[in-house]
Amino acid sequence: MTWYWIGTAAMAAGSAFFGVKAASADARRWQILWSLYFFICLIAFALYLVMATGYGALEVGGGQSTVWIRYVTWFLSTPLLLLGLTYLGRSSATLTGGLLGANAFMIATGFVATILPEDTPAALHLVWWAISTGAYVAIAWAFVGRYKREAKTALPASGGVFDRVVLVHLVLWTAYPAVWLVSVEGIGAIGASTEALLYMVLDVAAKVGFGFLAANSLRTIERNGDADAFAPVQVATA
Ligand code: RET
Repeated sequence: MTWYWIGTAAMAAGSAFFGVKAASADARRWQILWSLYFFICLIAFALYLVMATGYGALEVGGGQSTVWIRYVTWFLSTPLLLLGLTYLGRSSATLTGGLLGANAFMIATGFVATILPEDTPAALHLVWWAISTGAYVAIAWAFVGRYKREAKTALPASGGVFDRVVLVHLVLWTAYPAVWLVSVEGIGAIGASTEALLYMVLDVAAKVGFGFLAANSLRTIERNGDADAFAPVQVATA
């Protein structure tokens, strides 16, 4: 429970900070970026409060429980995290849509892997884990390839920004299926409390930490003279 309270406090602090920034930003690109991270942290704040007060978990038998509510909030917050990245990288609608679709499939099938009853053969849990991980690999593939290509075309002076952002993003996100695999839901190498700690650290890094990285990246983009890529599209008038 301690980890959950720490998570609650970190997400409250993060959402307060990003919220104030969003409200006081003048440029539209900053309003969009700060608002996204505000809502990402706000959703996580609600998740952690539910878990800290003892809800959101389901007994699966054998004295174990599964925290199903994580999947509900991931389903809501991961698309916003992806939108933060596609906004920064000026991604095409095709790429953005593909990423959001694969992400929804990843979380939904990960949820199936988790929620199967205790007496389900272990192999079946792992099959669903593998299906979900397949969607994740597609996401990672798109980031390394098409995402970087599109971003570097739209913001030619800021290539290094996207190498860094994609690297940090993939390191953090790859840790989630890894934690799942070693946790009680997977092979059971770590206990429920360690699992809660690891997810908490990852969640704070992937939401609050990544919010700062995104802001830092936008600042670098501006310094590089690439901010024009964010100018509102001019509508031609007759
Ligand atoms: C699961 C289990 C099944 C396999 C895979 C997973 C991936 C989860 C991911 C979650 C990311 C969450 C974030 C939350 C907020 O910060 C569902 C654990 C691939 C990538 C970034």
